[in-house]
Amino acid sequence: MSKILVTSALPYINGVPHLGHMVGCLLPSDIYARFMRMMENEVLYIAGTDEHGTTSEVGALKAGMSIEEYCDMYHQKHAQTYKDFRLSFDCFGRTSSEENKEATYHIFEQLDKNGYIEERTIKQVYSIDDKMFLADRYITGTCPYCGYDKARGDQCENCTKVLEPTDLKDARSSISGSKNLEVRETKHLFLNLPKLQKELEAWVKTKEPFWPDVAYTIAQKWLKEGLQERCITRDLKWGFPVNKPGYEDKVFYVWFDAPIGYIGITKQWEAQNKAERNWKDWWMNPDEVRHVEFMGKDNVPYHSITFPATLLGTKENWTQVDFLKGFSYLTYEGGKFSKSENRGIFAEDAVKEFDADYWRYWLIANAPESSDSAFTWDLFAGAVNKDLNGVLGNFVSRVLKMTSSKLGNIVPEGGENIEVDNQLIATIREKTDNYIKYMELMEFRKAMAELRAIWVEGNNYISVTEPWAVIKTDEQRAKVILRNCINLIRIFAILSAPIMPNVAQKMLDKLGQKLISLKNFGIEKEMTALKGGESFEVGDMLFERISDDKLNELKEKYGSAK
Ligand code: B3M
Ligand code: ZN
Repeated sequence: MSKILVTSALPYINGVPHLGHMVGCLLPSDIYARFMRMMENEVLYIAGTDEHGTTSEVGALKAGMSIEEYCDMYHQKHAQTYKDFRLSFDCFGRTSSEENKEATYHIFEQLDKNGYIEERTIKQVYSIDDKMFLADRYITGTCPYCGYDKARGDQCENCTKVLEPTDLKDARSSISGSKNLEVRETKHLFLNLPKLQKELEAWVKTKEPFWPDVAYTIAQKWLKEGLQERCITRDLKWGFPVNKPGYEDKVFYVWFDAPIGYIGITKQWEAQNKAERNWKDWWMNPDEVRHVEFMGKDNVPYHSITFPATLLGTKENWTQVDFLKGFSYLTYEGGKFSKSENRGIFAEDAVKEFDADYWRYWLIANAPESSDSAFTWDLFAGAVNKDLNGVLGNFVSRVLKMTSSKLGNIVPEGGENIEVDNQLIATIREKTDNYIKYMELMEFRKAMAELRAIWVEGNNYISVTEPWAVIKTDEQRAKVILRNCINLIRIFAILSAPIMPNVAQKMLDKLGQKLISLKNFGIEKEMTALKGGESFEVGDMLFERISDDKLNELKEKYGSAK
């Protein structure tokens, strides 16, 4: 049994997650954690809300709430949504926790002690009316290159040029609109990444055989361009006050304490049951722990460069990332998800429309693994009606109904397999091996194609063997076929469990069976798990078809490409 530490990028607290967030890190990390548990590994699965930074401060201000109330409320909202999506975290914590403060302070002290922290005086825009320094992206003005009048201080959305806030003409605060701004000098702390470059390069090299191309290429690009010093403090109120004399009125930059949050949340997990849990078993144990991280592509540099360098600079024996799974983006009906424009379906509404397993299936089968992928209601309804209802759901109900009406609610006994049955077993064996291999490699789309193909084999088998006709002349042969089909239902349930945990449980319940580990899964053994004589229930259909009326209603409600 190996120890596998699974982390998902920590979603920003402000705002509610949409399907793109779900598929870009949270859902795949859950599927992987569930799968690895079924492979009998010791898994620790950690996530939580990323709470610090200007966006939270501004969000609270706009909502007319204190920052603490605001974060408490949104943390609950996130936690509830993920629970509804059946994400099986061992701990869903918060980067604002005391535990994370402790971890952040410790890591900072080590970096400072080892000479990786530098003081610099920088110029920053101060808003006199807002009484605060403004982060670059909270300054709006006219782009000096293209004339776009809503350019942000960090970048022009229109011509994509990277900007300094002082480049903007007619600059104003995005918070209050005030133009009463001035440039002030302010002292900040920087992490000396250039000093860590060599060590980081050597470390990245050790990862080459294991990291997927995207992650490795991004890391290499950063290293080639040469690392820059990074400012790790901010003039804000919301954040951890910097634990260094002279800096008490400043806080750590959100991207400094956010990845440390993985460690902080593991400490929260330890605190929940101190006697049995020790965060160091996971984070100070690189030889025994395999650490797998899931995130959107834009987060890769922070996880392949900045955070590993931060840990290296402590000169302590941290567990670093072993595998970094990055995702591209999900588009909605040909455009972007947008709360303000009321476009797209957000996670909390999604689970009100359909059971989470429908979404889990569709999202992972269409995960933006190598490039962006597109959500449309037509694609979603097509997959639900065809794959879930048509292929999997129909097979289960057809087999159980047929057996029940012809032979009663007992798994039929007796008889031997013949050639066509052995062929079925061979095909399922091959596809199951592939499925397991792709799940281990986190190649989710390929894994899902195999899973779907496995379900299809069930349908092919029943069409070819025609038990409904055979039963009229050779009841014993029909019994063998139906028993094989019932064993397939159990196998489909076990294999589908990491993806659709509830549907899998329903299938097993119909047969009075329990979920088993996948480690010792052997197709011959599983095909005879139900030997005959066991009772079963037909029960309800597993899935509901999406009618054309319902489809139109959804498009109307959430927006669609015309
Ligand atoms: N909150 C960005 C994001 O949600 C950021 C990730 C932090 S991971 C430590 O995409
Ligand atoms: Zn521009």
